[in-house]
Amino acid sequence: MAIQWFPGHMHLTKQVITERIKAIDVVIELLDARLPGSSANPMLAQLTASRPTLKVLNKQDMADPLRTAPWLTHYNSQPGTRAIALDSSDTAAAQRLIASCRALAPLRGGMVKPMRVLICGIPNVGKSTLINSLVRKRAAKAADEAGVTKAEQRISLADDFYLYDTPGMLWPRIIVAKSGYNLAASGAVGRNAFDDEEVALELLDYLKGPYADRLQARYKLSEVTGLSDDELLTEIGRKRGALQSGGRVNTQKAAELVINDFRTGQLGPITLETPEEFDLWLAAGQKLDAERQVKKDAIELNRLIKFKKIPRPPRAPNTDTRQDPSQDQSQDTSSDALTPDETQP
Ligand SMILES: Nc1nc2c(ncn2[C@@H]2O[C@H](COP(=O)(O)OP(=O)(O)OP(=O)(O)O)[C@@H](O)[C@H]2O)c(=O)[nH]1
Ligand SMILES: [Mg+2]
Repeated sequence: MAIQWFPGHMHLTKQVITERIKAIDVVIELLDARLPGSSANPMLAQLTASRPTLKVLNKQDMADPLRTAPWLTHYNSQPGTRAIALDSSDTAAAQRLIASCRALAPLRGGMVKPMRVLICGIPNVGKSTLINSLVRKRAAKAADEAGVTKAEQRISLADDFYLYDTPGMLWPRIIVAKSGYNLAASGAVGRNAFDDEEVALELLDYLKGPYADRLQARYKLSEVTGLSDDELLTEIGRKRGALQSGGRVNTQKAAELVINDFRTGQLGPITLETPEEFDLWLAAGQKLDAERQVKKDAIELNRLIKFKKIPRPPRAPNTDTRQDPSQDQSQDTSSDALTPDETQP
């Protein structure tokens, strides 16, 4: 089942950012370098479109450098976008962002026109960690859990330079199913909003392609590619002693173990998507979503007609002068005259 997580505090954050953006000079959007496509929030892109934006592919230390490079090229080739990769706990590297912000808004600075920078992104991506590195002290609470920052917070970097930390935000409908799984694997989705086994199986399904050797090495497996995802998870559970009574593998425990290994970098630097793969997933998700919308519209139209909220649309003029009773019947089976049964999703 597709993963969705948009609790009330994210709805509130959306409203706060909508207001705040009016008094912001530069936006720093943090992406997760392990999932640079899936972690780009389309709703944030809309909310912040009016301001110069710097995309930071954060947690680069955990991502595959061979894949980070093409992602940077991908984002830097988009008009009005500048992207860099970062490990936000690296204070010296983070500090260089200050100069980047000044370059993006050269007219800001000084007490009269202080620089105002909004830091935003998905949950648990490292926003508060970056702020702490920028101000060189623990000014914002940071921890390895989605939803640590609960409300917007203003932090002064200098008298003429303010940073706004915001709570992590996803978006109301994640139409790329694979993005939902990758976001969950990364730790951006609340614990109760996904099934560990489902996420671990999707993760293994991907990893056994480009990162089969890592799985083999970590779990001491003789082969990986010939196994189904279920077999692979079971085998990992067996090797790592995730067993229940009777010696059977506890697949829930095995799934938690795999997800934790990915999150803590035990499998080595990994990136779960390339720009080309993400483009394909996005196109498929958009197509599916458009089909779903057409179906939904037909259901709604049928409901409105049925309950006489709107008149039935006039039929197309009959250009055939012969009287043909079958003509009427065929019109009644058109999409705007679906029976309630036909319109069930
Ligand atoms: N390896 C690595 N870990 C990082 C990096 N940046 C942040 N982290 C870790 O990621 C976890 C989440 O960091 P936070 O700064 O709390 O993330 P956030 O985006 O503020 O999270 P919310 O407030 O919950 O939305 C913490 O355990 C950080 O130590 C990084 O660049 N590399
Ligand atoms: Mg935070």
